[in-house]
Amino acid sequence: TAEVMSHVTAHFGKSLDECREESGLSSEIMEEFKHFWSEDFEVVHRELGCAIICMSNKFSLLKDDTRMHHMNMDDYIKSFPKGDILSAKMVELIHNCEKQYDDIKDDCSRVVKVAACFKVDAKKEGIAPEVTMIEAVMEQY
Ligand code: BOM
Repeated sequence: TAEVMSHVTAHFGKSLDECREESGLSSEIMEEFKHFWSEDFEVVHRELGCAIICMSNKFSLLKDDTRMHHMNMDDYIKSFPKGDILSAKMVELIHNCEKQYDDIKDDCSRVVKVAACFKVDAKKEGIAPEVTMIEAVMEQY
């Protein structure tokens, strides 16, 4: 659900600061990770893809080929309140998006396309959080 996703985003987003330098993602492009879900934020910058790779690596969510580690992602989502009701759906949506962009060789460019696809599909499924929902749980992490 969107409520569970707000927790995952609030926690995951905390690692952005550690990844700013190596990803080259400026505050002008993305001020805070919660804006990923904002209606008027476009998921298009290659640097955001690099940042998502860096952030995911902090939690071992990717395999050596820079694709999602299904079991670790499942465990990570399940570590949040009511995470068990979101994990399977989220892993399914991300994997479905990965399959659509598997031909893109550049890891950062591919991951930002996968992330944009995931945002669209999560909205369709009604599991995308509002920025205000993320703000409401951020202090817990
Ligand atoms: O193939 C690479 C898979 C990358 C997985 C991450 C895609 C979604 C990232 C953007 C959204 C994040 C929101 C919450 C935390 C997800 C772990």
